[in-house]
Order: sequence, then structure tokens, then C-alpha cells
Amino acid sequence: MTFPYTMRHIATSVALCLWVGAAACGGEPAKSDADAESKAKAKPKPAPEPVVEPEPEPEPPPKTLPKTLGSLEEAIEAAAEIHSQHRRTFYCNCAYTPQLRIARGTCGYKTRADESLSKRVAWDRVVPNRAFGQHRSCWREPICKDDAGVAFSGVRCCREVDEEFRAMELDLQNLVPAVGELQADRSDFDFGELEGEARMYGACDFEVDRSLRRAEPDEDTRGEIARAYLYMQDTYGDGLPLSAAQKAQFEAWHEADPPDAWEVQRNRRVAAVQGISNSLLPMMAPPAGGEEEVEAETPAAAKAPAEKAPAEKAPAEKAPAEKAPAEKAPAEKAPAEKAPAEKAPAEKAPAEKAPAAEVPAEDAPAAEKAPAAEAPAAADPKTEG
Ligand SMILES: [Ca+2]
Ligand SMILES: [Ca+2]
Repeated sequence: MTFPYTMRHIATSVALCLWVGAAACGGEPAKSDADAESKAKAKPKPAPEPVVEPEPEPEPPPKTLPKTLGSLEEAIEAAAEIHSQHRRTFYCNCAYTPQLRIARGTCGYKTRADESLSKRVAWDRVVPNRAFGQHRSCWREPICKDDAGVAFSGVRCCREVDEEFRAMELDLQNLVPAVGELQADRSDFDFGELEGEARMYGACDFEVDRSLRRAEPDEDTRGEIARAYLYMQDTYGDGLPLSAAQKAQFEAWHEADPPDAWEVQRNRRVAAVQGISNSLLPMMAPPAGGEEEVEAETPAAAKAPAEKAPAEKAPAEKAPAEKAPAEKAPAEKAPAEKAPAEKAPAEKAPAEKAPAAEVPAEDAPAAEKAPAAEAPAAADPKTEG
């Protein structure tokens, strides 16, 4: 008797449960609003902890590469235009003419060995191709093939296959006018300090030690050099490996030789072409009067502080090439002034030989570029021929 009743009772209960919902039959107790409220009152809430999400790893912003020009010829043309408001060589501050003839008297430059090269501007890469090329596979491995099927590596190969290398090679921040002879002597050496104060180029303060493969620029150019290297690394990252010692040296040079007016203006002009600037240089607006006016007076004074200027070169500082009064006479018109006989036909010459001097040395294989020095050929993969 009892049993059937119990069964019926259970069956009824189950049906009821199914209809009302599990909660009514001893499952998880339903949380009524009242329930929740009472709980809230019961616990004077310790302010709900804001969920602290772990700081997301900041995504490195995609590198904005400069819009470099398409070819070396275009880059050199643009560099010449950019420097047309300040025709002074980067090292030694020699004035030069629109035809790229060095007015050696403006800086006391004396030829070391190559009379012809010492009269022409050559475009130098502050950071040489080797520095941002030699760690690349295109530089080390013969992964390129010429028309005859011969494999090669080095500069030529990197130009063909390595987009970043091409951009670095053509970056206008890194391209500066130099006395051709200095550019050839410096070759692709690193910059650093050298014992002693050898003067191989007259009053021009520039030392080269071929055995150490190092060049020492004058103090007033060190900041510009440092900022060029730091810009290249900032812009291309690992594309330009620098040792800790190099970084320390460049930071020190950057501090010791702050930017002058021309460097700031040059950066602005380069940025107008390439889209990005050197973050170490202020991007102030051009002066109200226009850049030319400022140019005419600031550069020389800034580049060649009086104290370093021996008496004989003094006049140069006051007369930037463009304005240049008679005494400085632009080289091409009056080459006679400095260089008597030797200047003869050779240097006037010939537009046709021009290319050599105007093209950065790295275009030539290292062996050719580095004068005799020590044949770096064996050690240097850049000599791909
Ligand atoms: Ca020295
Ligand atoms: Ca400087």
C-alpha cells in the first residue's frame, strides 16, 4: 500500500519538477533578486576590484622607412641640391663651387697624394656600405648571378636583392660632400680617435690610419658624424649593427658637438625629400626670412669656430662659397689662385671624368677604393669585383 503511494508521489513530484524547473526541486537554489540584494547589503562591498589587465606588450610600431630615391644618380643630384645653400665640404669645411670644384684656399687644404682628387667634391657615405652591408647574406654569399651565370656577392649583389640595403645606401642623411682625396683616403674605415695630431692635408684636420683602418675627423664634425650613425641605426635597426663601444663613442660625440644651424636646416631639407627626419635634430620651422638668408651667415661661423682656424684660413669662414667675395674666387673660374701650374688642364677638364669623383667610393670595390693601403681584398667580401 505504502509503496504504490510512494511511487505515485515520486512520479508527481518529478512531473512537477519538470514543469516548474529544476531549481524548485532542490537543485541549485534560485537566486532571487531579493537574495542578491540581501547579499549586497550583508557585505559592505570592498569596492569591486577593477580588473587589472596585464599591460599588453607594446607592439613595436612598424618601422617607417624613409622614401629614398631610386638610384645613386638621383640621390647624388638631390644631395647636391640640398647642399646648394651651403657649399662646404663635410670634413674640413672647404668651400666648393656649383661645379663641385674645391676652393682649397678656403680651408688650407694641401694635397697629400692625388692632386686631381683634391680639387673635386666626391660624395661620401658617413656610414660606409661595409658597416651596413657586411653582415648580410648578399654580401657574404654568392647568391647573385650575372648574365654569364657567374655567381657573385658583395655590394653589387646587395643592390640587386636587398631592399633595405638599397635604401640605406641611398639615404640622403648619410650622403655628404667631401674633398675627393679625403673621401678616397678614408675609404670605408670607421671613425674614431687616433693618437697624435698628424696633418696629412695641410690645415685640414683629418687623420687616417690605414693599418688601424680608422679615420679621425675634426672635433666640429664629430657630432654630425655621430648623429648620422645614430639616425641610421634608429631608422634601420639591426640593419646597422653597432658595438657598445661605438654607441658610447657616438653618444659622447653627440653631446660634445651639438647641432649647428646648417645641420638643422639640412635635416629639414632631407626630410622634405625622404619623409622622415633625424630625431636627434630639432625640426624647427624655417626662419621667417627664408632659409637662404640664414644660410649665408650661419654655416661658416658654426662649422669653423675661430679658435681652431689658423690665421691663414680665417678669411674663409666669413665667406661662404656662394657669396664669396673675390678673394676666394670660386675654383672653377679662377683656379689659378691656389694651384698654379698643376691645376692645368687636368682638373678643368673634363666633364667626362666627373662621374668618378661624384660617385661615392663604395661603388668601387674596396680594393680600388682603399688606396693601396693594405689590400683588404682578402678579408673584405665586398671585393666582389
Ligand atoms: Ca688625433
Ligand atoms: Ca658640428
